Amino acid sequence: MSQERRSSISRRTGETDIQLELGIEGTGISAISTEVPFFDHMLTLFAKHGRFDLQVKAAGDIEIDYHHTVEDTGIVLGQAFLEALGEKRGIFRYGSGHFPMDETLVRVALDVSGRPFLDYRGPAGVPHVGEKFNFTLVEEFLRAFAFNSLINLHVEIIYGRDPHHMAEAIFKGLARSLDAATQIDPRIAGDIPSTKDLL
Ligand SMILES: [Mn+2]
Repeated sequence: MSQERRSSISRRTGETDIQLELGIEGTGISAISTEVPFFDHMLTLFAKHGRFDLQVKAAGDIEIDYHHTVEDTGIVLGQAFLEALGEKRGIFRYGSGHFPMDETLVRVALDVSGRPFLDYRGPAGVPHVGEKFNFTLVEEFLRAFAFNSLINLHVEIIYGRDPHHMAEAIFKGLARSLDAATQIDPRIAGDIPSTKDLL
């Protein structure tokens, strides 16, 4: 298990063109450029708090809105985790926690199970972040990520008021939970942590 778990994915459609490089054995170094400043902020802090090394270059049809760029980046980030984790030998598999940011409290729980699922709970009608980042894009990103990484992901905004804080607590919570779940447990010597011997 001494080999570093890395992946590199390119994905191009009529709507977006994305290149992404991920290192799970990272230190939180990132270079993020999605043309969506708030999303760059979220991915930068995702890398930092997950101790992942992450490069993302995304170009999309942001003249329409940010939907395709955010969703497709979620797809590619999910694919990158799936590829880098491989057979998932030796991983802790689960990660969870409560993540405060000022007045906001978020709960994240995930299982790197091979069975994709998203349960997202939060208040309806959360205002845009800044002028242009529709808050519903946070859930779109989470769904794309969960279904392409084959991770069972539960996210709940327990309470909060500021949409920037709510989004940030979610991305930090996802990062910390993923870091915990993808770390190697030295006690199980590269076993696959499932009674089915398959994840
Ligand atoms: Mn912030």
